Amino acid sequence: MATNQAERETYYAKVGATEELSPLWTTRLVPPLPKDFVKSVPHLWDYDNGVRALLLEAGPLITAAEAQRRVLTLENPGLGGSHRILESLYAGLQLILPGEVAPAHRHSPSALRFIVEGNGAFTAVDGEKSVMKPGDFIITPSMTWHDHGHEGDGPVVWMDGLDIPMVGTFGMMFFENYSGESHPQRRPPGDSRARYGANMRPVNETWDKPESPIFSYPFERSRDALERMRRANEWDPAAGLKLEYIDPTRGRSAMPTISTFLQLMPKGFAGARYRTTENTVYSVVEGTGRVIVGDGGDARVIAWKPRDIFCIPCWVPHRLESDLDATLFSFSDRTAQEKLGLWREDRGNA
Ligand code: GTQ
Repeated sequence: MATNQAERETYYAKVGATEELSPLWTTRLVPPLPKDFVKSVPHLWDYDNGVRALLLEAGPLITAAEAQRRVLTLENPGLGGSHRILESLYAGLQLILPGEVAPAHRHSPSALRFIVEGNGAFTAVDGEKSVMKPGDFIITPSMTWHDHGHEGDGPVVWMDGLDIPMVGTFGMMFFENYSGESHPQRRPPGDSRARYGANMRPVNETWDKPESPIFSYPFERSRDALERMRRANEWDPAAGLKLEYIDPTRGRSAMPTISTFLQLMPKGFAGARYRTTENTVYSVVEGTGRVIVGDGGDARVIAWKPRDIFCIPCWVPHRLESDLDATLFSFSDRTAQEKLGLWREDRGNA
């Protein structure tokens, strides 16, 4: 205790009363490690035991049109219902039923969709439809008009991933409804993939947007690539075989703020301990396994199975293990961190 503690307290009260100043030396504004700052925790959403039933229960209660988007947001238990799955990322599970339309709108946050179950739904981006099949990955870039529809049978569910917390940090939230229900078709389905998805591009056409010109990355192509790669046997000690979805014109992430990946871990894979500053959300496609988070006495095992979603916050040490061949989709803020010169990883043992 300082000898002049009483005077200090009086001073702090006086500064505090201004409501526009505060003494920096009484805070720990920049703590030594992410764990002293990060509030989100590793967590798993069990799709088949709970989450799916609750989402489907919303079906008869409210239409997609009335809700605009019939979504249950995935709330990190450490972030107090702030619509964040991790400090920098939003995720939700969206339900659409046959015949429904989720009307067209656009906004400054960028969105990705990863299809969890069902067939026959589509997302249209600026008037180009992409059909959705389980495991497909679709982007709706910042300020592009997008609507969702369903022309098949049975419920369709996908995971939404958005950069809402990042965009919110800058304050630059913009949102507009389209004048009609859906944006008129401007290009036939599959047009963007025909133009840019064959390792070729249209001559005399310049692509200068920050995102990929391809809106839809079908599961079978990405999964097949991993299957062929596995024969070379060059596994990453922590991740197995991991491919990033890219903008084919420049070789960088498909979206400017969010990185997206598909990875394969062979049967019995026991990944090396790993930590990274990127905040990551995983969606399990195939296989079962576990992620062991934390070290020593603090270690916790989170078991996963198909359609579960789990998240790993910044700098949390973890190890991935698979029982059967396992395929995981994931998205993270890595590309945003890299652009800001911040991204780090640690492959050393504790
Ligand atoms: O589908 O456009 O989960 O605008 C959150 C905000 C989905 C969407 C979300 C959105 C959307």
